[in-house]
Amino acid sequence: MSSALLIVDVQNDFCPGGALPTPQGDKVVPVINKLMEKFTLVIASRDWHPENSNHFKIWSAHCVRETYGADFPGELHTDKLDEIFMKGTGTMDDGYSAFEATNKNLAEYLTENRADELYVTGLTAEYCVKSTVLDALKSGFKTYVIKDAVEGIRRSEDDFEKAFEDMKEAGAVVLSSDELTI
Ligand code: VGL
Repeated sequence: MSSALLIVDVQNDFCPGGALPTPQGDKVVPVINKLMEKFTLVIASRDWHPENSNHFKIWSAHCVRETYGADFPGELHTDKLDEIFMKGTGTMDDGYSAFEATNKNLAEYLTENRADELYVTGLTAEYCVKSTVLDALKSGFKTYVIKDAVEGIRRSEDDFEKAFEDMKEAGAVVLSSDELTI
């Protein structure tokens, strides 16, 4: 069995200057690029919303499919991606968790690729990263969160830190990229 690196929603709209920005989302890109070199299986999720998504009643419109905002930042080494999981693709579909992807089933994909350990990175700590991590644990994967490869909306510092506490409480291991032993 083996480990997979999952990059959650590192998309232009979640980076500084985007439609639903994290103050420092771009900081995770070089950390993730380095991590990609260590894993044999590297996958990403992305929000891929229709223009008229109901999700935009809660959030300002972001990551509309086929737009620049939905794209990966140019600096991300997307040539290293083995698969991309699209989520939030229906009008009634919030798609916070990568396990809700509609183009491919993430849990089945990991099992087919003999991955039993998932290392999660990306945006945002409080929403899609947390939701993905909780689903990964429910699906039985040993789940790690690489904290310096995760950024948040950071409405408050407490909100940001609470996301990691919630993930830990559910059974995830939170570590930094230099503590990685794989
Ligand atoms: C996200 C809020 C709304 C995320 C997505 O990727 O964490 N947050 N949609």
